[in-house]
Amino acid sequence: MSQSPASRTGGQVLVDALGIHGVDTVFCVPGESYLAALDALAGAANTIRTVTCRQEGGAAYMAEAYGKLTGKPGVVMVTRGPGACNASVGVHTGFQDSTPMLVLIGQVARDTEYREAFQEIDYHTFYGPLCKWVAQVESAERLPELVSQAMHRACSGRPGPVALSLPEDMLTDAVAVADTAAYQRVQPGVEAGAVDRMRTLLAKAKRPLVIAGGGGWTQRACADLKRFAEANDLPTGAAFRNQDRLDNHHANYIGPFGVGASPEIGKLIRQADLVITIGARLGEATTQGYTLLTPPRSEQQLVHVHPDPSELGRVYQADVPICASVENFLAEAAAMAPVDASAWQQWSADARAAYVADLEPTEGLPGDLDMAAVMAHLRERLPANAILTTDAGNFSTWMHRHYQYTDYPTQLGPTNGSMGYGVPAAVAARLVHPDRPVVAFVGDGGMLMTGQELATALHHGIDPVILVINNNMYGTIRMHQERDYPDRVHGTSLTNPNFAEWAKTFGAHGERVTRTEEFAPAFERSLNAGKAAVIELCIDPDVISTRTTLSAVREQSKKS
Ligand SMILES: Cc1ncc(C[n+]2csc(CCOP(=O)(O)OP(=O)(O)O)c2C)c(N)n1
Ligand SMILES: [Mg+2]
Repeated sequence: MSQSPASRTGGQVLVDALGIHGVDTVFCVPGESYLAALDALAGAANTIRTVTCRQEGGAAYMAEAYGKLTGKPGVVMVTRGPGACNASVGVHTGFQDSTPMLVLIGQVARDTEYREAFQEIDYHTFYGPLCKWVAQVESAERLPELVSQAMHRACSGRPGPVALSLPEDMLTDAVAVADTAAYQRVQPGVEAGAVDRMRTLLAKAKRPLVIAGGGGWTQRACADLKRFAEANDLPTGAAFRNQDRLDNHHANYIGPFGVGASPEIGKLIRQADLVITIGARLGEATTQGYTLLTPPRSEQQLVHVHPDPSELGRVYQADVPICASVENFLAEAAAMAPVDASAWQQWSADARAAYVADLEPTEGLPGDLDMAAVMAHLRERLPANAILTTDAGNFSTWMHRHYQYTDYPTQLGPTNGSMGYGVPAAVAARLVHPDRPVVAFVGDGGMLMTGQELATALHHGIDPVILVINNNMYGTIRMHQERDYPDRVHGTSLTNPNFAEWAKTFGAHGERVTRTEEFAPAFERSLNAGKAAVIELCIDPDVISTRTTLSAVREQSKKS
């Protein structure tokens, strides 16, 4: 005879459910709205680590990075109203990046709902467009069921964030309810005949090209991508900030699409007669504003593989749409009888040669600190499994263009271009993988959006190395400003602290680098500091990207 379940508070039922689903880390900023859950987390401290952050945006970014790294939902716990508002930036990132996340929000008590009670927000409305699913748990008895549903939804099909709103009095209710079993990741398989249809197109192609990216990747999927690309000699590029799906040293890797991409890869995709897109949505950044492939029907024939049926046919009408997870699709694609690739042998070799040539720095950029040399050093110095995180901004083009990723997962970047991601992601990455070097790339703008999570790193003994590329401006916007409104600088200049000294006041290691030759020793000291480290890289503000200067952009604009 089964025993009737013991009475527990809602907070306890919630935390027990998290444990059952394999949650080992919760990123949070505390709030009085969920004290009962926090208390249950205190009791579960041996199995679930509570990482207390300094702003909910940082906490949500950490959960997002955790989701990207592990494939498991990253859990963030925040208070109602203000906490949920702050967290939303990381939830938006998770949505656009197809990252599994569970957002737990403390909510006003049930008997005050709909009065605009203290900090009350309707999360169905507010979080609706940011999440795959939002639910308010109105009774503690339903917690096991709804947490289970949330975990399934976060991981199924196209992964993404889900949110549960938790009324505070529900969390203190005592209930006798049974737990569920752990969630299982369910992924769509490949429709019969779909791979054959792709093979038929491929066999007729002259200039095929693969774009890999999006959510739901695993090491097995990456290994199958390599087999598929190799067997059919397919030039394989990476969607925006998804550069770690195929080893960049592999002869079939042809570089990244997106911000800072080589003009050559843009030409290649325009010349391609067949594009096989695996997992990527083909978003605005990857397609250069929907110009490399034009919707709804691109000139290139298109095979589009995506786990969400509603994505297929949304922007592009593919010749062969395939609704499948990347893992399931690639398992079949890797096992497919290879086609005769002799027609595009040269095309493939030329595409690779263009990528390798673009690794070489653009000549003639000014300044004493050469970022290309910094990147060359990191390429040599860091092991294949090092994790690089990036914020959003023009500084990130240095890593997009000049770093070579080997293993998966090693690149954590916001494909929604959300500033403030770099530092929190690095904290989460080093927490998940304490054995791997973690290096964050952040601009001076982004550093003061969430750089205070350095305090979180110090508090929890987490030690990433953070590179702050300082040009004393919101450089990206300044570049657009000079292009569209030359010599009308407005709202884009910044006054900054001395970032190295600022970092030291947190108890971190701090370095300031103004010349190329200072970087390598500063980096060694930082790696060996035994605590979080910040290296401020003072670059010439005229160097606005890996390819050009602000003055060149301005002069070009005046001429045109
Ligand atoms: C949260 C957020 N706010 C604003 C923007 C718009 N934006 C994009 S890049 C950028 C400037 C980034 O400045 P910085 O971090 O210093 O990097 P830089 O471009 O100078 O290399 C801004 C304001 C954004 N993408 N995200
Ligand atoms: Mg800047």
